[in-house]
Amino acid sequence: MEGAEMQSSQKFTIGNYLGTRFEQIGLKHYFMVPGDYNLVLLDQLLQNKNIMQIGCCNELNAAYAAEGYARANGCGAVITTFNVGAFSALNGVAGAYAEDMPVIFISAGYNTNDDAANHLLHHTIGTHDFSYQYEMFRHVTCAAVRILNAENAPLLIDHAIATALRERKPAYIEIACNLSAVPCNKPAPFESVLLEKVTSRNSLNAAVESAAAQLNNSKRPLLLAGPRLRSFGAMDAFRELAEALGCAVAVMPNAKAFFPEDHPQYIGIYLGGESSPNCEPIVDWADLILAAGPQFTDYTTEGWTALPRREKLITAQPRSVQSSDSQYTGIELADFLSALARTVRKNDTTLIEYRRIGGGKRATGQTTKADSDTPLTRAELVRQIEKDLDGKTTLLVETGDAWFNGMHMRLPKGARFEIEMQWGSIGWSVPASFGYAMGMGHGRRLVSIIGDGSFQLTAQEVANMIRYKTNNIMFLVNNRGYVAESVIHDGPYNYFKNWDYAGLVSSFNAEDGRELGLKATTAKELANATNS
Ligand code: TPU
Repeated sequence: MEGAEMQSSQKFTIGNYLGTRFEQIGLKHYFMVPGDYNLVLLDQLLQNKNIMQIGCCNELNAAYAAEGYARANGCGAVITTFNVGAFSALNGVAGAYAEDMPVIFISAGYNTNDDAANHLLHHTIGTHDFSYQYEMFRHVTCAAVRILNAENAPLLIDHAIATALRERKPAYIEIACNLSAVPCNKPAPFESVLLEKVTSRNSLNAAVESAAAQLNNSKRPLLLAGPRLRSFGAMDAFRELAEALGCAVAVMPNAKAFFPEDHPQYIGIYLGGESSPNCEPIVDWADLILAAGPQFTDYTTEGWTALPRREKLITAQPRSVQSSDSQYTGIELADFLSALARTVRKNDTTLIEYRRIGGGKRATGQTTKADSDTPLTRAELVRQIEKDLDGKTTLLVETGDAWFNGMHMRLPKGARFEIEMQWGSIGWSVPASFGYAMGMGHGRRLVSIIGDGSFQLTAQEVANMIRYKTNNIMFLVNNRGYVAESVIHDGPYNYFKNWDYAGLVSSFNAEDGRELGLKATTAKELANATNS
């Protein structure tokens, strides 16, 4: 039974409408920080027993948590108070935009009666302009609406949510604080307001014909998986195409695990000098690369060293297909890849060459024994974490050294990988881990790797992992500084006060928590800690 039905004896309100929509789009939780402007809205949402209100320590964390939740669950939601709350959440909402995550951002707004009476209000900059928050969020959302009268609330809420889900971007909904409990009609089933898929048949046929001709004429075709494959629901279609072509398949670093790492055609991560063994020479040797859902940036191309040349590239994006001499629009990525899979001829030249030059064999370096008392090295840390990953694990890595520690770990079938490589905002991983763990469902486990500097930005959210008993482990690498920055340009600004990170967990436990914070300085201590 939907929450809407459970409330049938009471009057149905705008807040209830929003809650029903949350439920219909698959949310079981939403993240929030209360404030006087949003309290009535939070009350309205609480009436829906099928969605759970999750408190965060601050709004930045709440926005990151909603983004992490969206990674696990498909979409997320976060609710803040006017201005002071929303401004803190801005970074996280922009991150969700950059990462193609539909996060529904709800802010309470000013009382429209105050506006009419020309009142000055708290939580504003002390002027009569109440629109700057909306103006800012318009730039980092795909739809931004303000509910300033009750009449059009359903239309505006549905427009914002449907656009977010279709575009895989965050949306902004501001609800005047005096309107959350105002009566409102019950919503229709959500499917009726979601827009149909946009693929145009003619465009699709032309794009497939052109791409198939290029692939069938090439001698050494190769596929490259990009980060947008998941958000736009095209991972299965990409795999169909890969199996039809039979060629080598490389992935971009932020598309790790979007093509199974145990698949016989998988050749690793393409990232210039940081590529998986033997991956870079094969990608560079290919005479035609079909990149599906890529985002080529300075980060993802390792400073433009892993950018395929335009003349040998077909780029299939969520709504368009482009090659050196043509561009087709109005095509859904998954439709294109599936149709192409039915048209291409098999050509496994790049895969055969990859195997001939040795495949993905890793250099066999010195390995430490897990019972060793020698100081813990980065290689040993990676070895121990990797050994512990199974098919039910998601590995989540923070910006910094953690990217490179996690990126080259071999993931078993079913394991997943999360990285915030487009936005790259340090501190993301603690609340995003919390949100991901809330959304990942029973039976899965989350392992996160984070640097000491990043941890200091958002550390408080560990307290909510304890409160909500999430199933996750965090490996905090204390290398005493912003090493990722030191490598680029060193100076005194890259060093900061050390904390007792393991000890912090007992502070967060306070009187009712039971979680463990452990410190390891040797291989043996790490093995013991992981087994605790
Ligand atoms: O492993 P390591 O030492 O690189 O990790 P740690 O200690 O987490 O340091 C991260 C260093 C870092 C900074 C300071 N990486 N990027 N930045 C710049 C930066 C500053 N503020 C935000 C919100 N995001 C950033 N990426």
